[in-house]
Amino acid sequence: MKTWKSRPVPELPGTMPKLFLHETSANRLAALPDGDQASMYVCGITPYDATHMGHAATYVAFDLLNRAWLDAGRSVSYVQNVTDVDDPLLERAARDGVDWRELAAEQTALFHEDMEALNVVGPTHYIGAVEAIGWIVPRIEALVEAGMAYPVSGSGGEPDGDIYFSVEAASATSDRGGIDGAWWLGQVSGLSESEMLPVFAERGGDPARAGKKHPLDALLWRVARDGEPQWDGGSLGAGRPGWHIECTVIAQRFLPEPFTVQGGGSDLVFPHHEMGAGHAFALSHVPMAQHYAHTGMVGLDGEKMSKSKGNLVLVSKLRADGVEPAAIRLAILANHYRSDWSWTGALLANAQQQLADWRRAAENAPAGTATALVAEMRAALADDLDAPRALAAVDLWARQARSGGQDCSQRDAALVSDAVEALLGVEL
Ligand code: 5CA
Ligand code: ZN
Repeated sequence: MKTWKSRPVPELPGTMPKLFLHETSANRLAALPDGDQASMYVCGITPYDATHMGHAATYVAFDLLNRAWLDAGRSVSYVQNVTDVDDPLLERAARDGVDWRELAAEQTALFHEDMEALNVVGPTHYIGAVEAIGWIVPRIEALVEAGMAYPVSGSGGEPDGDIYFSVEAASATSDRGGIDGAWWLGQVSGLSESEMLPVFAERGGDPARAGKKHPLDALLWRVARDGEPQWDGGSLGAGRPGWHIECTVIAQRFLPEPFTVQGGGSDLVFPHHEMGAGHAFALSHVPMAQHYAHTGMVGLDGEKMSKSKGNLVLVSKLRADGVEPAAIRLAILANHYRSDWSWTGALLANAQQQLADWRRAAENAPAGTATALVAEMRAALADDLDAPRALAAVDLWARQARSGGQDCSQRDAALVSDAVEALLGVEL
């Protein structure tokens, strides 16, 4: 699938310090590996409704990481998927009487416009679940062959043959635990099975499905049902893939094993990234990713913003109302990516004022101040992508610049605006 257009990222003098990023499974800050190459998979949208501020914040957060890596001179392979066939998409299309393919295409196009407007650097590979089905089928067949997956017989109106991932077969036991990096259920999320069960049910899992070997076994292949889209599944029979295996196979196809960072919102830690890590290890005996990173949840009026709840602040709506995308991006960056926060009108108004202040300051950049500011911004971003701290450094500089009485410098002005664009993705 085509990705969106990216604006060029300016090159800056000097160097980015070593990068540290919070690691979900260990729940602590960890150094990212050095080297010329970096790779990242960020879970993409399910395109049944427009991009809300929560999605935007997640992609802006991983864009900061992408930009930090680019600033450090790395070559970055970045993969993002689009879940362009899934139950909520099919349900919304049926409710609105539209073809699910058209709904997915329309919403994906709108998402691309939002990402371009927000100056998010596009992924190297942008892959739809539908285009990946031909790659997914043989991988599920391999899991069945290896005894890591099994068919479930039909009952209670469900047909025969849905294929499930066996968490017990795939989980490291004392003898398999000797394999370096072997996966076990809980490796990514750190949750106990009793903590997993309610979350699994809430986030698309089916713990009560009759015939499963373990309630937490995850769906790999859903055999064809009347009225649902279906594809050739080889020995699995016609049907469509489960959600976690889509991301696993796309990541393994386009990225090194293991790749550097698996990213997404904290709503994906369990079961999505837990199961994805399990599928990947079961397939290749290599961990999926070196590092798991997750963004906090953005809400509105104290509730998680979600398409299913309908309490959305849409990027496209704000744009249509004439709000400058750079201000939306600054409002997002005022919050640390790991915190849960709520969108408010005041946040946007502050960001609009801040943008105006920075622009005014850039017209009076004091001579000899830019290099130190760039170093402060880099130090903040290298420390777990601390955008609020980077913004505070620019604020302080801007106040000094606006107070006047110093020699102004074109060179410093150019360096500050390049750094704000390269590191924060905000155009002055
Ligand atoms: N298609 C799957 C991932 S494979 C999916 O979760 N799609 S989504 O459209 O629901 O979400 C897209 C991305 O935005 C995911 O990374 C998700 O974790 C993140 N996200 C969803 N809601 C929020 C929110 N309220 N705040 C922050 N991030 C969110
Ligand atoms: Zn995913």
